[in-house]
Amino acid sequence: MRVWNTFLPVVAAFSSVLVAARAGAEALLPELPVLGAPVADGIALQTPYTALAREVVFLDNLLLWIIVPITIFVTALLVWVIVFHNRRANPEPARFTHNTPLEVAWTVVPALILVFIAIFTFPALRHQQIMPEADVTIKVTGLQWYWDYEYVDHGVQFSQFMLEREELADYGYSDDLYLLATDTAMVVPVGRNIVLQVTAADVIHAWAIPAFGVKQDGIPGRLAELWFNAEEEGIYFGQCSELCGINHAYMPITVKVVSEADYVAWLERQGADLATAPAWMEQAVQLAAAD
Ligand SMILES: [Cu+2]
Repeated sequence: MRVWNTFLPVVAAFSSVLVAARAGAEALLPELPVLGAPVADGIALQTPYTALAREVVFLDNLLLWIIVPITIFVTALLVWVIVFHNRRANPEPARFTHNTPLEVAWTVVPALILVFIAIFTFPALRHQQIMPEADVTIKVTGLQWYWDYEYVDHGVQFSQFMLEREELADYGYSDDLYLLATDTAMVVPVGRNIVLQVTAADVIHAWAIPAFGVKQDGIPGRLAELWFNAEEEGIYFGQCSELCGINHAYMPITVKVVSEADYVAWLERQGADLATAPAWMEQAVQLAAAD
């Protein structure tokens, strides 16, 4: 017990130094606007910042225009039956059981509606599920209850934990970002194809960023992929989207989209191995070396 008592302050001091160092590394990134976050009283999808997310928003609107008339039509039919075909209004009900034209119609019309929806859905699925050539490859692992990131080409690895309310200011986040902001951010360059390999180490989690229109289950023992190409520099938040245990609601995701130069500088601060940097990074790496 006494050993523990002397040990504890040392651990506390050490971890606070670590936290300070981590906060410092993040602080070296430029001031970024928060673009991908939920808004108070919002009922629509978040503003899309990738081509994939725009497609998702389009599909959502398209389905709304189909669903609303169908709902009104079916409700009107129900009201019609209730008012004009109840026992009082219609004491002598008709006894026929088949009506071929009607039955053909109510089979063919819904089938055509489904085909119409599929014409727009399948291309969107294709765009999401077929991976483009990756400019950056990151392996994401979901754990109870945080995320691990590995920049596989550069040997950079770190974890991502949710910030407590009193820690937000230290990391440059406003109070309303509680439950969204995390201690570290997944930093990626703007306008580049980012391919994520998503997996999990204990139970099923799901990595999702609404503003990018991406969501992928991380399943232990399997490697799934998702990709996105963010169009604007900024901060984007997401959350674990597969119920994964008691702290499921407390493992949010922070992505910072930065310029190529800032991305390379950030990689260097993380101790990245840039010897095998891909061709598109070369110019930024040379510029960083010249500084
Ligand atoms: Cu989870």
